[in-house]
Amino acid sequence: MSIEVLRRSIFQNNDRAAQENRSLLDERGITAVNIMGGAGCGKTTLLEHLIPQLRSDFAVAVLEGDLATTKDAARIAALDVPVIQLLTEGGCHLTATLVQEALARLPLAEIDLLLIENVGNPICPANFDLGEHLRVAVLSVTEGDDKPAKYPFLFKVADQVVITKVDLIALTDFDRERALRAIHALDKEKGVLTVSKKDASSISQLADWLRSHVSTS
Ligand SMILES: Nc1nc2c(ncn2[C@@H]2O[C@H](COP(=O)(O)OP(=O)(O)OP(=O)(O)O)[C@@H](O)[C@H]2O)c(=O)[nH]1
Ligand SMILES: [Mg+2]
Repeated sequence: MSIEVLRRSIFQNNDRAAQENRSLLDERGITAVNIMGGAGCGKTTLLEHLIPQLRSDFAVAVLEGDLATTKDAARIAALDVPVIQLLTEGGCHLTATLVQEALARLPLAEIDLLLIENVGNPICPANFDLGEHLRVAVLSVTEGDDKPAKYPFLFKVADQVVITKVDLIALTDFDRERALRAIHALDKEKGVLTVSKKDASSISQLADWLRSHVSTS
């Protein structure tokens, strides 16, 4: 008896929408950044401190991914930046189709840099292309230095790793060298920045890295 096989990647529809998003963003000269990391690692806080440093150079817009509430979008709206809250209603990651719907609602002609905060989760978001150009993996010192080894995919796909809440490091057993070794075991070239919301100059390093990648044409 022969066995019939139907094969269809669960990523197929997502990847198609991601390609369409990337083409649209390229056409409009917009650089999109997918910011990923565990719940509470400091993604929105990073945006709150980063946007004031970038807005004189670029027109910034934000997509906020969450399961529920508009709390993060409200924090970004307080900066007077265009923002759309994307609610996944239980889904543990953003999808390219949801981002596509948001792109249709944004004033694309007025945007240079689109910052996308993914759902707080160190696992699933890393598997779903949204059509972004850059990926940032966020790790807070309060999560522990073992996380890059335990959640390697997030750190592998990232173009830049950002270690947050370094002002709290003395209260934890986070060992920066151990974290760096784990990250560099995945990719020895990976850039890693260490930041704190209490130190504007640390946030400037990430702003500079973004500036070097954003097209203003
Ligand atoms: N001390 C300190 N606290 C921080 C820092 N960054 C973020 N926090 C705090 O960490 C908590 C979570 O920060 P958020 O920015 O909401 O984290 P998030 O990753 O956006 O969370 P989700 O969107 O729910 O996944 C808040 O109480 C922040 O004030 C930091 O650099 N230092
Ligand atoms: Mg957030």
